[in-house]
Amino acid sequence: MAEDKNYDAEFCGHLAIHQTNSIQDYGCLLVLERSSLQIIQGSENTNIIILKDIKDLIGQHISTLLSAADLDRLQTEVNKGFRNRVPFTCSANSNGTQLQLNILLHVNETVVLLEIEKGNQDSDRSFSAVFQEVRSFISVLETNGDLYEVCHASIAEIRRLAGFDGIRMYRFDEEWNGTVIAEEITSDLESYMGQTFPASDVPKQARAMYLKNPYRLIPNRNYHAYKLFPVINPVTNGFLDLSDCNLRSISAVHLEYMANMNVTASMSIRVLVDGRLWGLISCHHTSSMYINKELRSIFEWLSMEISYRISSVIKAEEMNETATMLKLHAGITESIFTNAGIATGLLEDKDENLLALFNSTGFAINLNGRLFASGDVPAREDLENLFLWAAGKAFVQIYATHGLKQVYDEAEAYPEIASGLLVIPIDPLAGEFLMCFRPEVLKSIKWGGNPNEAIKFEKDGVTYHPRNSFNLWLETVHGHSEPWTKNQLEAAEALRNFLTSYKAAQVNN
Ligand code: BLA
Repeated sequence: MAEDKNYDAEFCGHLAIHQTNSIQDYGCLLVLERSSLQIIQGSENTNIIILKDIKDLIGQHISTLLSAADLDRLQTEVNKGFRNRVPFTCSANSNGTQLQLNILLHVNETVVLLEIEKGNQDSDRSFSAVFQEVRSFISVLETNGDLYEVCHASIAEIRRLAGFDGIRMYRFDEEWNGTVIAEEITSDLESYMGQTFPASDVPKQARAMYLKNPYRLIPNRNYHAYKLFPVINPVTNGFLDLSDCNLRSISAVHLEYMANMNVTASMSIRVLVDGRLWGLISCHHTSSMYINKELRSIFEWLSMEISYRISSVIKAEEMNETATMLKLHAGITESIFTNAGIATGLLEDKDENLLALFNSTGFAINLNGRLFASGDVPAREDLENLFLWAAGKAFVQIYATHGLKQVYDEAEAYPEIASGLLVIPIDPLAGEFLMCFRPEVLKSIKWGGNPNEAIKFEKDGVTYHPRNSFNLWLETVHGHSEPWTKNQLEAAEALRNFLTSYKAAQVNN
């Protein structure tokens, strides 16, 4: 990682973005006490959306707005217990005006939140027509087995549906940096294709929210932020948790970030793989852009389908890899049986199955008091020291690093041979290990702006800003090999089991 400071963990990740105490202006918020359904709090724009001042609504029962039938439906939803984002459409009578309302209900332990938007905004296309179009897109998507094609087709479809100026598939890595792997933009936006952005750009608490909420919509960064009244929720006696509210207002740092990207509206849609946030589909528009309820539901559905497709493609790739690895594992065991010994089996294996299995350039094994090696390995003395180090560490489990010199100083001397190390313990107490080596691979990271300047603090040390340049900033990472994959670590575990049982069988014979 290039960031000298971990802004994600140390700063950005701690901003209380769930307690903004204000909302965006494309709807209003009412908070009810759960058992009585009395209005106890709300946003200061209820007069604009539902034509009644929040100060007049406080203390009233929600039936002041809803018909008896809608009240019944609401009560039924509330009785179902703790749930978020339940769509609830109804008409309400306010001061003699009939209003069509789209509500999202959140039923918490003690309060019920109603996010209210006016209905029939901007719905020029019928839901069922769009539904049919998307369905045919999904059936095409289902036949595609290439990850990058799936990503491209997905962003193209979302762009076609909503008309965003720019849309990108943004994929997270193990350290939560994100790389743009597919992009469609107009000339008003800069290209970030292939660029990596530091974890702090979408900090951890913001990422966590996508595990519960499928998207984040910001129709206009120049919105009027309406405060909640009263500020302190009388039931929870604290600031209201707005984590699950679409309307939740946005932290200043992100609004500035959007401005720096020349973006007025944004919508990010999650991609989940195995219950983890794999990526975001980041949609940008240079002017304001409201996405109506129907289209948002379509995007929610697409988010699921795209996540499902991407998961399947990744699983299929892993299964292919597993099949190849099983063959290589079988080659190793066969050679060991044929040559009647672990060390000779590995050394005499003409197909070099071990090196192929772990994509390594050399290996060494210490067994029965003797050290054997093959391929590109450190010099004899260095190798002996490395085995002493491993014995000292008493690795009982598989150990793997792709940055050896960070954990073992002596490896500074031979990065081109062993920047990556895999240790398979056979009898760790006796210092018996099989080690595989990987050379250094210089890696270039194209950062979207210098990640060390992800935040700039003003002289007062309190006021801060996100970086204002996303110009390509190249970093060359030294001292690392290709990382060991999950599949390879599993294969190492399988090989360890074989080697230890083979050895035990020999001893017993
Ligand atoms: C939120 N940052 C976000 C979001 C995205 C990004 C997608 C989600 C909200 C949205 O959809 O707009 C980042 N967007 C990107 C990136 C690309 C993109 C990387 O299109 C690349 C193509 N941001 C900073 C710093 C901080 C920070 C320094 O740059 C912290 C101090 C914080 N980003 C930040 C916060 C949020 C955010 C707090 C959540 C905003 C909110 O939901 O209120």
